[in-house]
Amino acid sequence: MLNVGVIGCGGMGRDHIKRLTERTQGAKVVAVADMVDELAKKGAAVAGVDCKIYKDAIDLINDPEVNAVFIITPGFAHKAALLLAIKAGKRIFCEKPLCTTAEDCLEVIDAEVKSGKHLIQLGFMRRYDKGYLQVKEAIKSGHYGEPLMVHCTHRNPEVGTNYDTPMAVHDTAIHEIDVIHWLVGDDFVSAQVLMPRVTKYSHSKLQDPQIMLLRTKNGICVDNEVFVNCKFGYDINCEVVCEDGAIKMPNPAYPSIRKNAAAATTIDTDCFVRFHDAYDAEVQSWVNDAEKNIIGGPTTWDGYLAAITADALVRAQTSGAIEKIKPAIEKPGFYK
Ligand code: ISE
Repeated sequence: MLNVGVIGCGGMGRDHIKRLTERTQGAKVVAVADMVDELAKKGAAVAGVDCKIYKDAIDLINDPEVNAVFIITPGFAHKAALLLAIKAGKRIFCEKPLCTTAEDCLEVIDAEVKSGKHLIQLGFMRRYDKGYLQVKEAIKSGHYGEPLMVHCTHRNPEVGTNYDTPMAVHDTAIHEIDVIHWLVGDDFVSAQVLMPRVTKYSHSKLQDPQIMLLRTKNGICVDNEVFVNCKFGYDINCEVVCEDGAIKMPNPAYPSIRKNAAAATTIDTDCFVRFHDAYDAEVQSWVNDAEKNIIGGPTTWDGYLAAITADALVRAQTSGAIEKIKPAIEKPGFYK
């Protein structure tokens, strides 16, 4: 049994606690930590009566009963918790992004490499989603030729007032940055952001929507519409246009219902429902891999690659220019 400690008991943290407690085989949440007492209590209540509560992440990490930690705090707080957990030699599952800058990711890479153990799996759950896996299989089959373009939309019904323009990259587009790189197996070399007219539902610190453009080494062009106050649903789309065919990711199947002279099909309204099975699958595989002492999912290096692209997009948000993307280091042999 893997005894897990969860750091961060907000909405995402509690969703993971529920998953680990009710739907994951071979794991148990033995402790939770949150700076906000109320949230820590709520998290512990989901885990069950004997779950310990900590205020400080360090106390949870150093609890000898905790063999593995989940880091589900906001992105800017990941680095500190990651470094402490690496120092303690604990197995780690970290929600995306790894860190909010590539520079911080390098510090984490350095610490993990020096520890000599593969400890971190990153929460890029879309790699476990059935629809994306089907698109990947289709590309891999070779029947449709080489990918040329990828069209994506990443729409949320709405976001909180603390969500600002850079978060459209760090929090939201980071998913496409990773999953498209994984789908087409090609590295990004440049980034640009177009800023359309702002929706009336946004606020002064958030340009919404945005169109993010990426180009890969082999010239594949990716356009990603990020629209986080679209109001109508959590709407994720992806189409890979290849030389001999276009592969569109299927959406979850819902019935088409005819009523009042209209036909309507449900659209999910949040990521917890849309990616429910993908989240379950990524966590179960992280738990299964613990016995083998390996990290089978997205690694710290994947987090770093996503971060250099995110950095370029954030620069492009203000410069309006085409920004270059280049890793500062070669991929360490440790991650090969
Ligand atoms: C959130 O953190 C997620 O990961 C969702 O998948 C994304 O759609 C949303 O924009 C983020 O804030």
